Amino acid sequence: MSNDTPLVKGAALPNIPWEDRLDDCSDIVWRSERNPIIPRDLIPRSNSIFNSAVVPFEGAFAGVFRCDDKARYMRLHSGRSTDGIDWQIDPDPIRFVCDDDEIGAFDYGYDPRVCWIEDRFYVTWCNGYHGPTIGVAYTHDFVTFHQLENAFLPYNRNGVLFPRKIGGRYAMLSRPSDTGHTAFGDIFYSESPDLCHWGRHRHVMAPYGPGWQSTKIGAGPTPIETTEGWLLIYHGVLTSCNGFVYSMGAALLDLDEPWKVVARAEPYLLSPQHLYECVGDVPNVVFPCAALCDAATGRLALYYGAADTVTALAFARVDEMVDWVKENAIR
Ligand code: BMA
Repeated sequence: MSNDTPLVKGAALPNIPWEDRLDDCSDIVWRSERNPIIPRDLIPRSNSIFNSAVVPFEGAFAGVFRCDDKARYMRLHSGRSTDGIDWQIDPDPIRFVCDDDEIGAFDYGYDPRVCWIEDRFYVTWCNGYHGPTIGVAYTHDFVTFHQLENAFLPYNRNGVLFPRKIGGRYAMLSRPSDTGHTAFGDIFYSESPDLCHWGRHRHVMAPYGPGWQSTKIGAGPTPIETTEGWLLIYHGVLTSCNGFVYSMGAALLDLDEPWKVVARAEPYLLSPQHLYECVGDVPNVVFPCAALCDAATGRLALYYGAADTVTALAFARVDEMVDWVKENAIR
């Protein structure tokens, strides 16, 4: 890599959460000492708060959180934070403004992602409309959220927008699935001129090998634009004799044709190993949904759901992760 070319394209964000890697750790991704940063009961009626997305907002941070309530309804809540670690989450779910009652009154919402494109924040989530599909909304202020058309027919999950148009069109990754605890799943790429009509679907990646990503895979945080390609952090699932195990991995996608995989790492980056990742409502789940990136230093703060119960934070450096993906790529 040349020193005069910044690896990450994006804004400097010197105030994102950060902890240096401990001397005895050689991992590419390391956990916050403060984990889990969001407990399951941060708001009065929550059973669990996990698989949530945060972004820089007005010099601080905002986000959309998956809060399952004590009746076990899956809801989306808005939240704010000055430091990205201590969060104030609205105790009431987001009430989306939608012109069309048919799609506006959805059954459930979960696993949100948030992405800044051009002049506003877009939210995508797994939206209950005759089964799971990809809901889309936008907000300027994290107070009022305008819901748009669902992107795809059911059944689909893990809809993740790219942070800019590619080839003049909006771009999204998603994972077609089924009504239940889907035992399959590839990542696909789709394009749209208007965020309403989606097409030109392209296959990106299938599950791989007998290991951590052998059953299904799904995109995680908004892809990070680097000079080496889009850095995609994703989850992969292994079916063990005791159920699914969700881990985190990474790949590089072509900048202009992101359905083309430049490199995909064979080992995982993070797998459920700490107690809060192994024990909870669904054991053995590490589920990344957001990354704050300081383009000036390449520091990355990664937010992930742990055991479908709490929200945790981990750190990495984009340059190290890009090199690691290339060095450990499936050949
Ligand atoms: C997936 C989604 C995620 C969840 C995971 C593990 O199908 O429901 O929200 O974290 O299962 O239960």
